[in-house]
Amino acid sequence: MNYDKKIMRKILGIASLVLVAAAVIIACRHEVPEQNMAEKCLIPLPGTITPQEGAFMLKKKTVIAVDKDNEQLLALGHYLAGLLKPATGIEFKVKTTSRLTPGGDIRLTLTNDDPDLGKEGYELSVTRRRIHIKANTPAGIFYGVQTLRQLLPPAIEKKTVQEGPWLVPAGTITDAPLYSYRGFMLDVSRHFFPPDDVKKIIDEMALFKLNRLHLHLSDDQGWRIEIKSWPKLTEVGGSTEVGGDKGGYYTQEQYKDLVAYAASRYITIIPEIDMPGHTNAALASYAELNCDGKARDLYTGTNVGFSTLCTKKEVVYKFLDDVIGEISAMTPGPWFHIGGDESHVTPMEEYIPFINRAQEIVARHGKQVIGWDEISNATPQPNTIVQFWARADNAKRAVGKGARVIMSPANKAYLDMQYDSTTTLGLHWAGYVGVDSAYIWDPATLVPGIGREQVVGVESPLWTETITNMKDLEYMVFPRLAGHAEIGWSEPARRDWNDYKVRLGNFAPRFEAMGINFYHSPLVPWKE
Ligand code: IFG
Repeated sequence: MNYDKKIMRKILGIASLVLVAAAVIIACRHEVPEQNMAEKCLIPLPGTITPQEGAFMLKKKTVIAVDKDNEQLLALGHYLAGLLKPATGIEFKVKTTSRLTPGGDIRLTLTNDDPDLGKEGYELSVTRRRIHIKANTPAGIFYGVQTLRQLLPPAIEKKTVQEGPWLVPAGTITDAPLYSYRGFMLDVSRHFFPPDDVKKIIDEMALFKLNRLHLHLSDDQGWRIEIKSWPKLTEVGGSTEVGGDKGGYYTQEQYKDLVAYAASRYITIIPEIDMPGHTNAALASYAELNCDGKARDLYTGTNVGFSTLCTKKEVVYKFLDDVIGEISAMTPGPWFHIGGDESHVTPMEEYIPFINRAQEIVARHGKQVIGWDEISNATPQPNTIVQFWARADNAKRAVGKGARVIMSPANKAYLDMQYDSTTTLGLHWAGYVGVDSAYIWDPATLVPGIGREQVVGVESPLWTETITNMKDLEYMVFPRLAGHAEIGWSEPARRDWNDYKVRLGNFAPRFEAMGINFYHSPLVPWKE
């Protein structure tokens, strides 16, 4: 072979290598589209976001590493692996190791050297080689995981394997909540929602770092929790609902399972037994709870304020002691909600001693009282929390008596309020609550005389007179609950509707990937 041919062959060989290399680089570059952590749509808005160059790519050999054999950390590692597996198709290993793994790892670390992070804060740092979530508590790690989830493409939420690449933009997020009480209330009395529905709601709450689930377990139309010492409460009181369908109830085993499921998402369940009003289901179950000794008929309508326990009979306080005792024994959370709203047929001179006595019974069972703002007419116990829903004078009276406040203003936070006049579900006695007005308010300044030091947080009640299934529930709850979650978590100075509505609009693919039937409000620029 002559010399020229040899040189030509060499040149062609090198040229083809260069072409292949270029193709690979272009392909990778294609695979690593420009990523900027600060441009991701995160809700609630984190404290600080410092973007850096590059991205971490989830790979088959990526390991989820925890520093030490902490049971909750390992459980969090498996929770994260469970979140990532369906869409990536990757079974991420969860290991206790301090060594960096070659494929890069996602490291979960409990520290106690960062007081600024408090009880629920976290630091999330991402480089090409490692994702590191640090927190003082497992709850903080859990919230860092929720932010990591939101940094991944929305398709990560899908339940079937999707095209990658699975990139997490590099940078650092330091974050901690403003309020410790960030809640959602589900009224399972007007219409009953079975345990699996409640678990779906718990998972949806977790994505937005909500940490309190208030279950409105009894009302005029239904009693929804088994009480072994008063079985007819569910046999009779749980047998129907608004509209006359069959109702239902949670057995004590199912309730305990819901409490545990919520706890695994760092959500505390708060049971409510409404009293002395909103009690027709109990009054229909046991004649002796009525002053005239006659059991009431079951009620399937939607009026309020027509019922009352007989506050003059001792058997009623035995009833309360048994009910509050059995439920408290199954509730690890510190609170018991005694309701106290709309007791329109209970004379105030009877209502006040009744509420004071109910508080004593709750305290005897080791729980702290929460009640709707009318209970401020009585004497709130030192750690009683009053839930503001309608009358500012009640809330101000409560604060004047030393109580703290959960802000649930009906015209901002009630998720059964129609969005606008076109909404076919829900009510509008407190007005229409659009996605914007649900977001544009500050719990610490809404009611003069109630400041940040008196506000423990926010809660978004969904009353279910008109809501009978998960699709309708999600339509009313989302997207407004996402905005309430941001109000509970992020500094008001950093919250701005024009910025938030863009982030919310970008959430559409994630809502869709999660199968959430959200309302496409015309006020939001929804991403297709
Ligand atoms: N007010 C009643 C609820 C429910 C609601 C519907 C409270 C505290 C109206 N009490 O809100 O039972 O009927 O929007």
